[in-house]
Amino acid sequence: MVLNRLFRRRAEPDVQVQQGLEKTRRGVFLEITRLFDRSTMDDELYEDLEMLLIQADVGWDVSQRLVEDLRSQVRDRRIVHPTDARELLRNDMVALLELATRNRKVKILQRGVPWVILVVGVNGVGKTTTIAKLAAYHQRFGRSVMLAAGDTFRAAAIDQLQIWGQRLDVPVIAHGPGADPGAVVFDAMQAAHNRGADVLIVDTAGRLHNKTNLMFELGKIRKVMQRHVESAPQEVLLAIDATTGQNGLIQAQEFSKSVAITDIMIAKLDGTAKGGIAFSVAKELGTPISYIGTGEKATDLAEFHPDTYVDSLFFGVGEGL
Ligand SMILES: Nc1nc2c(ncn2[C@@H]2O[C@H](COP(=O)(O)OP(=O)(O)OP(=O)(O)O)[C@@H](O)[C@H]2O)c(=O)[nH]1
Ligand SMILES: [Mg+2]
Repeated sequence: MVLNRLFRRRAEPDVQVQQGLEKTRRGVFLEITRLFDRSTMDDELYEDLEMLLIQADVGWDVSQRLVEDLRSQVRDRRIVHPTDARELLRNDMVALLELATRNRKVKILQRGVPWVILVVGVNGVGKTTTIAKLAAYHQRFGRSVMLAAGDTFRAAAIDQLQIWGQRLDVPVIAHGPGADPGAVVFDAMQAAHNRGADVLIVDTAGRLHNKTNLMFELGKIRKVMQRHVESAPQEVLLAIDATTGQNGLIQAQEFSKSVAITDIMIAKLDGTAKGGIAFSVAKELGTPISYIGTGEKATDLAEFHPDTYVDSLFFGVGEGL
């Protein structure tokens, strides 16, 4: 009877998320699954579990907390079979991610008011590619999208965004290299208004080396946006690169000091065995993770759902159904 309550319904499998997390699953979570094939829950199992979680970049504190929670639940519920304990771990991991997703604001797009998404993050994390993915995502809902080339720092950044614009048939508002990002955003807001765009996504330069500059520039962009739409930017999306592991967390913490982040995108999950970073981000920042990046194509974006995510760490495509 008691055990029945342990089992939550398994999330609907999402092949894209499963493929994106395949490296993390094969790298570490397969070993975690095997731990629970042992015959007893002993100290060695808990120690091995903690080590594996740290290896997957779940982070020191979070790994310790998960293991301690598991220990006390196993004790309190008098669990003897490791397979039941694995279910408890799975539920705890989902609950941890839900701590952050609970803070997610409902996105209500209004007709005639562009939904403005400001995409921020350090160099090379995948901002521009994420913008293309978000454009395709919103297009799938039938929304008209526009892009603004707010990264005027790198000449190639403007070209890169324009190429995505052509591929996706999305207008791109751009000035020349070195132009004032505020001026680009001003024009983009005006154009979005004139053309009745539903969504405007703004690229930014990924510089963090000078926090004062970053704050100043993002503050200016925000002011320009608010001259047109008081509630803009309705979404401030921070992209972090999963392959950098715990560095992604440090970057996220730094960015949060400069700008109010509403959503996090974990890019490049397909390229790493460090998919555990989602747990540190959720626990340490409390900012909701909204999307994950699973490849370089515009369609390689998945919405983040805690249960689907955790189940994809334990089960590969076609498994565990
Ligand atoms: N495998 C994989 N590669 C990705 C993903 N997202 C982005 N990339 C690749 O990462 C590299 C950098 O991506 P960009 O989108 O240019 O990153 P950025 O943050 O805009 O870079 P800067 O403008 O230089 O700051 C490119 O080669 C992308 O194709 C992803 O989810 N998976
Ligand atoms: Mg870029």
